[in-house]
Amino acid sequence: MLRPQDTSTRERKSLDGLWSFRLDPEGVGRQRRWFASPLEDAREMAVPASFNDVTTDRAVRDYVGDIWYQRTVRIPRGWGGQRVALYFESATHRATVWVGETEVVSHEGGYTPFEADLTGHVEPGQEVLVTVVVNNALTFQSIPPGVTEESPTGPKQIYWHDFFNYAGLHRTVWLHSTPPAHVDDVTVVTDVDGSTGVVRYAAQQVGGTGTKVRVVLRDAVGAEVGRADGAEGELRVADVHLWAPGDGYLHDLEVQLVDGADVVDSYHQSVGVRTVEVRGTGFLINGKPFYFKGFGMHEDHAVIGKAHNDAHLVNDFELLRWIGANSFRTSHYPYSEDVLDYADRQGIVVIDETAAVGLNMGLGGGIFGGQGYTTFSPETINDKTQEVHAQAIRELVARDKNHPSVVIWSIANEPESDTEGAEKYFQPLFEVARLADPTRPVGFVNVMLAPHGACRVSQFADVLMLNRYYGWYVNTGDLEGAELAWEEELTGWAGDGKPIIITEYGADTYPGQHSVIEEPWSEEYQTAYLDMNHRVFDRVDAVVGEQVWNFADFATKSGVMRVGGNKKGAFTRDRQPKAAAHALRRRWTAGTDTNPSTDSRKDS
Ligand code: GCB
Repeated sequence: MLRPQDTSTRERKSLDGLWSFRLDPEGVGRQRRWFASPLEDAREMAVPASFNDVTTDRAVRDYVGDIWYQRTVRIPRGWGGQRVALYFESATHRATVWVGETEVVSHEGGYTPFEADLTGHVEPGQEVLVTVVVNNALTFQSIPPGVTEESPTGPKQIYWHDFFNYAGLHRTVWLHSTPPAHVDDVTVVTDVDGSTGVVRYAAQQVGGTGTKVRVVLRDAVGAEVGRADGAEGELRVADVHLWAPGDGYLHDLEVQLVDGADVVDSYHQSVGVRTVEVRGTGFLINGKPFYFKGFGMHEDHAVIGKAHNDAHLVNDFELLRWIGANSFRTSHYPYSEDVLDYADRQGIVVIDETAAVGLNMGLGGGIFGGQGYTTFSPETINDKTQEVHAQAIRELVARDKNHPSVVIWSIANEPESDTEGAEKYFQPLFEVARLADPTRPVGFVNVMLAPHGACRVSQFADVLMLNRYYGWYVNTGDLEGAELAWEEELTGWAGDGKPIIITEYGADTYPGQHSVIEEPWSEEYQTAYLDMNHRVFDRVDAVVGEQVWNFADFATKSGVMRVGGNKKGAFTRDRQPKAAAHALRRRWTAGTDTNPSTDSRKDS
């Protein structure tokens, strides 16, 4: 499956806008066939948007269950003889779709795309009713997991991740056409041989008899630099302009299906020629040591929740550039495809993460509500969860494998990782990731509860990714004690001989809270806390990256540890800098022209 495009042979039509919307607290809509006619008692809802914060109604914000979306769609009259499909960039956390009275697709997982083939169900020029039932309940068999507990006031959704469970149609829905014989998938792997770029490609076609694949590679100004015939092959580009951090140089690979002299289908795949390699404790991009500077982020904004929005995208990347960041992690789920495209073009490096977050009943105890469950057991996170998780990894790799910005797959955030159950659960998942993509390092993000010596999962990882809160959740307010304890643990990890990226370190900070003696929650403490961490990182050679938690403040469920959400942002939720943002900018741009490609630190 490829993302819809407008090309010489393909067309797409966005279905963004206002849709009819109705909650279904009794869960009767499927049985009463709400898809068969215009939704009754509906209100209007924006797509793309998380539905939760758009209204003023608490019942909408906290709703758990089936959510119905519906609109009419006119099939373009010029699409006769074409394959017609509906493509959802995401539906959180699962969905079933009808066109008229015909069920056309179901999908599990809230952050990866899926598609329904409508050919044969619709006619060009016809207006059809498209109905989507989205379901946002989390269970032990969903990724991320959760559980619905009965309470005197009705069922309550419990989950163990620290961000609000925004749901709905967060991203664009496309109606699109392809020729009946069309390119169905493209995989590109690049290499560098001296000054020559190597582009290996493999293309799949469906529906063609006698059609052949041809590829044409063009540079950024459109000059042809290579072509080849055949479903698989290799192109070599002399004096290639590489894709590199801070230099998002992209080639365009046009994948054609040809029938004699006719171009039957044309699909454009961006290609960044670059290499990624783990060597000892080094992380190399294009053979050069790379030091990650940046953040764990969230897709999170006022009103729209987790919806994709281009203005916010550009603004967030402007701030990344301003502060001197060269990278981020898609904590804790796959972000919009537009984010990855933009990262490619901006030369920003990405650690790409699945939505496997909260697989840890030890974490938070009473704080996040984990008490009373065992993480890995036949009744909780089990074989079925592992299958769903494996599928989430496959879908992430299938969607993002061709993005040069993506340099590491993170298969989970802070799962339980110090037990036999964890080892058994995760070992096969590393294999799934490596089978799906043998070219990129694979890792997972380790939690403080499984320190060096106790973790049984990091043995499978190519890169060690650590989240640590010395000076916040432990040694609170005691940065001297934190510095000692942190360096001791980190030195232990450094002995494993793998590169270490600190994927989270941070302190909640209420903007405008000040304190001469650097008290927790003050802007001064956040800055001092980050400085302490940086002193530790600078003393440990195996550390190849620092990603602060978090880029910006973000929404969470209510809790006694959260003041209007998580406040560990360097920026506020509306993207104003705290004092720490200026401090980070000084560190990350020192001696540079703020170009993220120029690593001011740890060049070797
Ligand atoms: C973590 C989690 C992240 C939380 C963060 C915090 O370790 O990975 O999702 O938001 O801690 O602020 O507690």
